[in-house]
Amino acid sequence: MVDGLRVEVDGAVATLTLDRPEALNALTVPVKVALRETLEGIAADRSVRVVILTGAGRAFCAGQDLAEREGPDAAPLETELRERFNPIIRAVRSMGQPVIAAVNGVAAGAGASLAFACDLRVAAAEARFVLAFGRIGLIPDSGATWFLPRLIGASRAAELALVGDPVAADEALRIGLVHRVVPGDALGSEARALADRLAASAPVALAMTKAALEHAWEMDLEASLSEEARLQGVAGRSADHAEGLTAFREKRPPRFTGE
Ligand code: T3D
Repeated sequence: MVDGLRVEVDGAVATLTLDRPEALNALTVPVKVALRETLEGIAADRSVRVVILTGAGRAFCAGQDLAEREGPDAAPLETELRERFNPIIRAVRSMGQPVIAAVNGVAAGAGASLAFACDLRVAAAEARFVLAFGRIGLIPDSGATWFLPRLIGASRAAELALVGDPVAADEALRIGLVHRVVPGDALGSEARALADRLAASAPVALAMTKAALEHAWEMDLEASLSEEARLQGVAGRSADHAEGLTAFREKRPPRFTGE
């Protein structure tokens, strides 16, 4: 474990808390490495079915730690992105478990990108998204230019990326950047309730749904129909599907095992 990242596993839910509140949870090299390794470990751990990613204090994450970037040991920007930021984004996207961003406060720079990479975003009323890159002469990175048009459409993505005005939580909800906004003191319980619902779902079907949604962006309708049929064939042969049918017949909640 590393200072700056808290990992708590409770039942089937892992909560990862970026925990450097004095720097708005800005990402240092050790935190980035720990975050990637933790995500990769969870991806291989079938006992964890859902991940919640959140921040300690008043921020979700302020992106790259700018004090570290100005230090003598800072890697070139391109290297830092290729070797440390991008693998985190890939880990979130490639893991079978759904990842919920519980956006408790400001999400800026790569911190915003990290929230965009998650499967679901629940925000506190005081959350805001800041594409802070332009202010320091950089471009949106860590997947921001890929996720934004897909999440909110090309026009709004261009406005956010080029103009860079902060997006408050209610506006984020209106444009579809987050799917729910709740009072700050209810964020933890809302995110956990959502995680518990997902944890009760069939894990293999969830993982395949995540993959299908992801790959659909690169496919035409024909390819997508074919891929759905293929994946459904796999899901249909699972013990979880059989359990789902039995539970329906017996009028009880299903008990999915991931088989
Ligand atoms: O390696 C690479 O660089 C490549 C990758 C780049 C990806 C990126 O993420 S580039 C973008 C980096 N992030 C930013 O540019 C955001 C910088 N922060 C801000 O713009 C603002 O702090 C916020 C909009 C996030 C919040 O504003 P506000 O007014 O609520 O808070 P504040 O007063 O600015 O910040 C509070 C403290 O957090 C302050 O420290 P102090 O003065 O109380 O000791 C501030 O310096 C610190 N802080 C905020 N962001 C960062 C940070 N410290 C280090 N790094 C930060 N990114």
